[in-house]
Amino acid sequence: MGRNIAEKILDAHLVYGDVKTGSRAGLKIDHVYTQDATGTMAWLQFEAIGVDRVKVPLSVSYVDHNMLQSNFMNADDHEFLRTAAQKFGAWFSRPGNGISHQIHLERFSAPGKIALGTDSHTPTGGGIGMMAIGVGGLDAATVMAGAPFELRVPEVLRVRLTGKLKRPWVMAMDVILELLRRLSVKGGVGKIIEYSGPGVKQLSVPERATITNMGAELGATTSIFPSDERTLVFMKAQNREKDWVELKADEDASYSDTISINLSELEPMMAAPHSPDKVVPARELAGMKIDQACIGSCTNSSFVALKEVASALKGRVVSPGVGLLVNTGSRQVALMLAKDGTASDFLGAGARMLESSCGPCIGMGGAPGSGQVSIRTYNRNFMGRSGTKDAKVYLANPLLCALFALKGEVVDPMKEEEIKVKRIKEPASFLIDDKMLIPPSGDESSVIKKGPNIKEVPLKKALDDVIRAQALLVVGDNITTDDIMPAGSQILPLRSNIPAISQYVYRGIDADFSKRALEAKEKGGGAIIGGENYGQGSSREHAALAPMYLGVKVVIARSFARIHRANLINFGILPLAFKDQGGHDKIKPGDMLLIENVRAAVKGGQSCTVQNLTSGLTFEVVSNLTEREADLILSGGLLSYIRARFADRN
Ligand code: MIC
Ligand code: SF4
Repeated sequence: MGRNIAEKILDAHLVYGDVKTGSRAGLKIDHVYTQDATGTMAWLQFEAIGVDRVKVPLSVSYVDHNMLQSNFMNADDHEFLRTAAQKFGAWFSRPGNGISHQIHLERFSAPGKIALGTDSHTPTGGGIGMMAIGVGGLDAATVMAGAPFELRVPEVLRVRLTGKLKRPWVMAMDVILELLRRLSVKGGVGKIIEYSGPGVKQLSVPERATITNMGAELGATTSIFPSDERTLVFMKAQNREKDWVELKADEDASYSDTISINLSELEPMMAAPHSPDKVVPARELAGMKIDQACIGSCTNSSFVALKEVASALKGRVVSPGVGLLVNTGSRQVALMLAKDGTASDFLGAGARMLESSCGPCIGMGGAPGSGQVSIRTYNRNFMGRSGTKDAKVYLANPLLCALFALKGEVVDPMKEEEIKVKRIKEPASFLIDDKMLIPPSGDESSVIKKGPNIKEVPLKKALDDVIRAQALLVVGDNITTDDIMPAGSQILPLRSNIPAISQYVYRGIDADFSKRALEAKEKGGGAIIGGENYGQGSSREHAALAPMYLGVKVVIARSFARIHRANLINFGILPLAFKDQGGHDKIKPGDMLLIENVRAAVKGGQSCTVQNLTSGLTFEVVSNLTEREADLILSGGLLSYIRARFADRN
């Protein structure tokens, strides 16, 4: 029987287990990369594991999120990361070099490899035919220390592309917005999305990467394109053709399902507040005034996309009421735009050119004013993520953002006659300048520098046999990790300091959460009750680590997002799913819950009964843990587990 691309890559990396949907597969990993906001914890954890050098073929530590430096904290973190990379044998991408995913795509990604990244948008690498998966920092640290990565093999959903993007103002972003419209933010959970069909060759690698990047918003484990002649064109232009291999699915490969999209029929779309799947055709929003437009991020800041944007802006000026912010994805793109003069078209139009970093995408500056409308080429528009709780953030492709910034409002792009876009061909060569990438030296004698805000990683004790926990919060479906552990310029600098950042858990939803959690901790611990797709969004393990620090013992939800569930397990918080969906309604905030014989359930049947001591009601839950996950939970989390194993070996 034929194999699809995902299966071929998994087969080639299998260390143990089976490449069969639902089975566990232990995988040998080629690349592991971190970014600063998750990376400080990942590297602290790597240090705590106690090996002297990274054991994967390639490891890169990027700095792209915490760039504002409004006090010493972020700069201290950068220095920690630089010195840790030097000591442990990783590449270091200096602040100013750009966003991890874009640089990795340009300079390191290769078809057929498997990469893990401590960021949910790691699947950007799928654009080049790499299997790139977002993970929590501790999973990354463990793999860098030499362990295989264990994955429950997802089903593979085929998206068959036909036609070509030809309508004016349509870009690759509209392909993924269309998928989000059809499938929703839960539609990709438990799936790898594999692209195929004649439409694939109409898309360049950066366009494919826009699509795989935002596969994260579908909840997919990853997304992947074939590696073909277009892939070779991109790799040649990056002077990396030696890393190219062809990658295609067998004719008789099988998939769990197939969805078709005709690129020729797509029209420009927008995702409305506050979810990337609230997608509508842009024309339906015509007439809506806008206050801000933001172009860039790891989703949409390729050289070609920005040159096309500049062709629309050239000689014009942004509408008086609108702020236009542009963050290039990488120094390579910024340098090319500077060298060929395109940067002057942006500046001339009044664009505020930001450094090559995440910037406003994660509320690191560029927050909109009260109640303002911001149109962004980014991938997430969760409430408050921009830094302004009552802002209304829409997502759209870069050309639409430019058009609306010039007009001051949303217009029907299909009827636009005045402003024309020059379509740009893919460059035959990119500007290659890796001077901001410090190669690994593996200097074991070098000293890691830790500023005063960098604190030890807290550990948890082994799992108790009886959990007595107070329900701290009962929430609905699609709770994001931004809800659980908000980001933004005030909170992000605390990523290396769990006691400090834990004060902000659930801050936007319940300002007293951390206070009540600490009170409950004194009496046994806390529980969080969730709906479906609990913990969607980012890979930030702080959304598990900080609740663990606050004494949260268990999260009971209708279903979980993949990375967050793994993070909960890694930090010893038991994720339980309601057997009967009605169980959710049997708990009110403040109720005392009791679960007995937990260890036996985790080791064996995986089912337990929860007694609500306050209401007298009971309900059934399941843990669905693999053997390894059960071991981690019993040990109190991955760090305790792995340290014990390394201690045994030495
Ligand atoms: C995001 O886009 O939400 C982030 C910020 O890049 C996160 C990582 C983090 O919280 O540090 C992600 O996507 O995983
Ligand atoms: Fe950075 Fe935004 Fe991309 Fe996250 S989604 S990596 S914050 S640019």
